[in-house]
Amino acid sequence: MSLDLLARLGLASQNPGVWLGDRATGSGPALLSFNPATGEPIAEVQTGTADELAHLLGEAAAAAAAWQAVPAPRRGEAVRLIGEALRRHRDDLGSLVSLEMGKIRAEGIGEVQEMIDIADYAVGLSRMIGGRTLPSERPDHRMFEQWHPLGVVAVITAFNFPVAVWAWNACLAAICGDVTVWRPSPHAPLCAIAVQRLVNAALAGGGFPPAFYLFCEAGTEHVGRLLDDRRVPLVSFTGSTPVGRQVAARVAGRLGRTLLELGGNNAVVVDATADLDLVERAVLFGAVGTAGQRCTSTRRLLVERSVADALVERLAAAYAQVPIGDPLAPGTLLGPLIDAAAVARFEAAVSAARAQGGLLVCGGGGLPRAGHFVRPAILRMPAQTPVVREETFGPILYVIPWDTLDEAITLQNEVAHGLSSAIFTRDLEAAERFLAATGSDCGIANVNLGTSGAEIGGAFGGEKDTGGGREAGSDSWKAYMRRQTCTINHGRTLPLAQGITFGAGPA
Ligand code: UN1
Repeated sequence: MSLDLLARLGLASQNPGVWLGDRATGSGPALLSFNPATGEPIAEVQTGTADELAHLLGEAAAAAAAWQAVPAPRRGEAVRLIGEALRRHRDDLGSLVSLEMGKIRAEGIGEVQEMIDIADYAVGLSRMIGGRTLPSERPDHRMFEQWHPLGVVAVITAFNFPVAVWAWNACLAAICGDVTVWRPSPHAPLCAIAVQRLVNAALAGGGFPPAFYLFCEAGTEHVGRLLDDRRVPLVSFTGSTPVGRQVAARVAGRLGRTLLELGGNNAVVVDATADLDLVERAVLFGAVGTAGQRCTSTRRLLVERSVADALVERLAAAYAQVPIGDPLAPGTLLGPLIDAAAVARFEAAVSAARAQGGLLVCGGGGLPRAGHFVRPAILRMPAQTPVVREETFGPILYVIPWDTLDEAITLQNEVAHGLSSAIFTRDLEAAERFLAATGSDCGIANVNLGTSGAEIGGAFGGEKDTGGGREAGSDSWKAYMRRQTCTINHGRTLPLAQGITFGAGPA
């Protein structure tokens, strides 16, 4: 099954991991990609060398000059072809995501749908991005803003959304007139190569010049070159907060820009008026979906004390029914974690939570089978202890009771991250209180839906240790362009702003 799947996506047992448009190379060490559900290798990738990256950056810089000369709506046409190619390969690509990264197939396909959605969005934007005209204080002057492409954008992606987050960045960057250099997670190089093949074939088929570059490496030997190169004005990074901090500092050292999406410690707040059926479904998807490996996964459940027992009982019953196993098999809801280290981190967090006074309601251990499977855990915590304040990428749900909504909001905000948040309530005042400036401090705040599974039309990202970046919808496209303020004097005199008179010339 997996060999056929690879073949349909143009992959073989060995695959070049450096792509300059539709030309592929790779003379560095081999990188093996593993199936986290079995621990077995899927296929091999030839990573790139320092020389290959240097050459790639030179080509990408030249390609950026050519790409920005293509009118934006034509660039939109190129992205439309990409969306069509993705539609044709949606299920296969979704299966590959599932095979290589371990999320269940429905979520793998959903991830490719998210790529298609952002492609469609970008096509529309390609005829809408534009600047404002602003009133000038000087007579016979016109002041306006215009937006120009940045050039080369580096996109460094994480294993958990191995294709969609690239698409958020690359589709917007493409219509904005930028070319992207993608450095994928070493856990998911095959997904990146399959996407790269598809999009470059789509561009070449439409007669477009290259706009997408790929550089695979096994570790972090070469990524610093992308951070340091002044021909890369923007580095978009998705990953952990500690690594994001290093990326931000290094790129800032040359006054380059970063777009950071660094994870979250997302809470669902439930009050006594909430519809517990909705809560149960939302928390199951948010905490167990993707094996808790989304940035937006629900990690904390902050419940009004009077409904805590009832809700925990429901959730424990629902968790007991979760089919764990092969993520490609129909019916499975929980696949593996990405690797053995992730299982160890999961188990260590569960132990720490118990040591900090947590009561284990269910789950918590690894499964005695091949692959990196765990039983999803629910822990009742007496308070927001140190382990609860940490982001552990796995299916752990900490349940903490509260007595007043103010207390719940304080708990919600009292962690380092600020990505996603939700409240379940039928009380309008509580909902509005949660969304007010003194309410949730996150980039995403929902009412009566969970923390994960955002649609692409809104800006995606968060505050504090989440990094402050915004990707995908709304006006996130502005991150991929440089703003220019232009003033035109169409009069015959030279009035100065602020009414300044300088020298003796006529006013
Ligand atoms: C991520 O986990 O890095 O909102 C992205 C969501 C998805 C994107 C998650 N649309 O859960």
